[in-house]
Amino acid sequence: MDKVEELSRAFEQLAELSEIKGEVRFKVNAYHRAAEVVRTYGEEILEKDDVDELRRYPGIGEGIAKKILEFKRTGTISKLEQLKEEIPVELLTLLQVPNLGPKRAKLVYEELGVRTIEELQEAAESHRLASLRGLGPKAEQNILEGIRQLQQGSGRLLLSTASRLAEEIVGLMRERIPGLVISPAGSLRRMKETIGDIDLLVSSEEPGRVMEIFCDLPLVSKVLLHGDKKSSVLTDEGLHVDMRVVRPEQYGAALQYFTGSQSHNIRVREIAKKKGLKINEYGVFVVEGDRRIAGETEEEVYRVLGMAWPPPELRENRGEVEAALRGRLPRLLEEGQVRGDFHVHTRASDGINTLEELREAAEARGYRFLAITDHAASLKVAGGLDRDRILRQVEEIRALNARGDSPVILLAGAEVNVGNEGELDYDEEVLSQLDVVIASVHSGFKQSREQITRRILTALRHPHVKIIGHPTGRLLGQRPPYEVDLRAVMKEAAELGKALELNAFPDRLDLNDEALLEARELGVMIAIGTDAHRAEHLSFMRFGVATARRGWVPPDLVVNAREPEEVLRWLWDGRR
Ligand code: DGT
Ligand code: CA
Ligand code: CA
Ligand code: ZN
Repeated sequence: MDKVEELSRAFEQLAELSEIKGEVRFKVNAYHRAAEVVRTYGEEILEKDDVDELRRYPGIGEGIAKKILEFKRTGTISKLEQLKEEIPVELLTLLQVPNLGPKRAKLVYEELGVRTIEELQEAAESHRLASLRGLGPKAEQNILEGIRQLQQGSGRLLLSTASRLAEEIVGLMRERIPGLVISPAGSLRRMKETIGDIDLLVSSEEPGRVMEIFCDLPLVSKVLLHGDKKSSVLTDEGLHVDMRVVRPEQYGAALQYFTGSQSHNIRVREIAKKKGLKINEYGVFVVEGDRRIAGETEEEVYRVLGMAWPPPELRENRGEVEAALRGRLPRLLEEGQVRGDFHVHTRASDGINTLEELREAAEARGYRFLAITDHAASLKVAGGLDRDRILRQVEEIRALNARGDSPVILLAGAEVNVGNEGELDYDEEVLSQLDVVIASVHSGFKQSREQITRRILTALRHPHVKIIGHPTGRLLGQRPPYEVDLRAVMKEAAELGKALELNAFPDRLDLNDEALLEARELGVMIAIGTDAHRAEHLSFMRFGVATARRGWVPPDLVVNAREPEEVLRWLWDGRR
């Protein structure tokens, strides 16, 4: 969570807890409004250092201004801490449920004795909520939906879901307006791992017509806002899509503005200011005389600011602004450089395709190698291969390669489990026949930092292991990462010349962008694997590549960008 979000959440909490405490209405409302103002002007507000400057913002009075400054100084607000002390923790837990709200939280707490989210769910499912005063069946449903959202994470979409929907909309729009200039913006264009809402930007001289067509699309279930500049809709799956239309000469400036991120844009605005320029969604202007000097393309917008064009994946204010100013942006991996995939399951374990089908799909993608990495025996739920079956599969793979009828070399491999002591679940004889051994943790997620780190380090040091699979085990919106000391694992991997996986499966993206930034610093090799369980999943590679780009990973650290001969040399180095 960034500072802006933390502060706005703090005010939101203040509002809720004050309401529970029975504070007067205007105070509660003031906190809600403060949360909103912080969300809107966040970074700017956090730059201010005195009460009077802060009071110029709508809805910020002296009390709120002081709390903002206190938060800047101490990282919290004492009034909030005090309320948290006074209100039972169980009630604080219940307040996390979207759609419940403080008043009803207090009601279920006091009247039904509900103390946990599970109890709340039970009460809703058995319709005990609907019988409370002020609550009906509709509210009960909303609360259940809120619990579901909470359990699934933040209500944010996976990048893959958002991409699919955006592509569908772009396709439908272009069917109706051939040649339409339309692009994703926002977090989707930056390829963040999760997406709050989908932003689309259109260049057109006929905004009215574009918006008519957009709001009329068959997949739109509700139009929240229908304007000439901006429209917002919900799709039949309940997903939120914003569309903005600008004139062609503004397109570059608008694309820059609406791609964000907000913190990137704040830095860009500062640079403009220093040059006597002003930048907004309509263009770049010389402040003196208000003369417009750029706006049609994004490249041009950055150029007049003296910056190279930063790829959208970098725009998170993590040093890309300085790099673009110095013309020193990093070289990034491109999907076209990828020669193969390191993590694929066949129908022998829990996948659905045969070796040949997968090889064909790899061929269609222009690959030169494909690592077949079914689960090993001890992962029974995933139909793991026992000794005999994996040895038979190795033979099959060797025979397929020997046929010489495909540009794709299949690498015989396995995704083996890391046991509690770091032991692997195939014996030496089996392991020594495999080209690729990925070692992954599939159990004991709750172990202590020491234990899980020791396990992974032991596996990493095993001579036949070259890759650690999904190194943190997190599942977006479902399971947090295990407590592994990633830095220790990275250092050891760099030392041993081994790789950490970037698992490109959309709800893993593990390592994530932040971890990759660190891996890059330490010079750790990265092996991207889609964890495909069917041929179509090979296309998840694009999310892996995007995540590598967000982590500034240079192509020469990515093993997938190497030719198969070199990959094999690396895989067999130091083993026999
Ligand atoms: P998301 O939707 O939460 O995944 O993140 P974004 O980055 O797509 O954020 P969104 O949809 O609120 O806004 C799209 C972009 O618009 C954002 O990245 C930066 C830009 N933008 C420019 N000015 C503002 C502003 O005042 N507020 C917000 N929220 N965004 C702004
Ligand atoms: Ca968005
Ligand atoms: Ca938006
Ligand atoms: Zn796997």
